[in-house]
Amino acid sequence: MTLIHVINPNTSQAMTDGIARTAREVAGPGITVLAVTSAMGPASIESHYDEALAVPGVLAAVREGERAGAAGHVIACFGDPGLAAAREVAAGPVVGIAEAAAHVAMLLGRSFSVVTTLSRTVGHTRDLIRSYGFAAACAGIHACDVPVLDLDSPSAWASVGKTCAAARDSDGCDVIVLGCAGMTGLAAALSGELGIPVVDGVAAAVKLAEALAVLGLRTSKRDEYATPPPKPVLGPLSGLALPEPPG
Ligand code: 5HY
Repeated sequence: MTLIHVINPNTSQAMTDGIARTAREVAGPGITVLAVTSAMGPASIESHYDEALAVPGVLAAVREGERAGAAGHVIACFGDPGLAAAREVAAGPVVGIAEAAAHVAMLLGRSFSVVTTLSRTVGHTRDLIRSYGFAAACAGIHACDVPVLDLDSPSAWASVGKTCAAARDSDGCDVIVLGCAGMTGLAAALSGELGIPVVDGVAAAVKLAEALAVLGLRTSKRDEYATPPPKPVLGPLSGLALPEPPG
């Protein structure tokens, strides 16, 4: 049994249920999905402030997943909150849905456009795509102006679909990337409507984490992602202080 640990960094159980559904649908034979909701942080992540508040919950969840024997972790929020820090404290691979979706999109076409939720998340998404080295291939980033927790309705799906079609036509992109875990499950139908591939970051990240785990590949601990040295942590996050290494 290979355990893939899927973390919803916001505290919305309904969103975790949708994320878990997709993760279990795409997981291969012999793969067990453990989907969890962050125990602390914002109900949804739609700003830099939300993102900052979500990181401790992600790190606490990753450490719990490590104790549970996870072979790989997925951070199921399109901002990939805490991704680099999570890679420092996890032995297995940690995959963010934004980074995974961009990598998969680049296997399917020369260019992709991202459809995200609120316009205020466009800047961070652009910075993220650039930090992953895909700025040249990203033809555009568009907001559907639907808050994260309002995405689960037919009218929201219609807004996402309309924004995807507009992005395809205005950007001339080969691929659409869905810019929120709350859009998981929409990709297949949208791809049929739009006539171009639509990438679901949750599905992409679970399959990439699974592939790395099955290949026995783990995060390099040579330097940058080595476990940080333990030090005192004061205040409400003191429980996240790293233990002395054994021996
Ligand atoms: C997400 N927020 O995937 C991001 C999407 C966004 O709570 N889950 C969230 O709008 O950045």
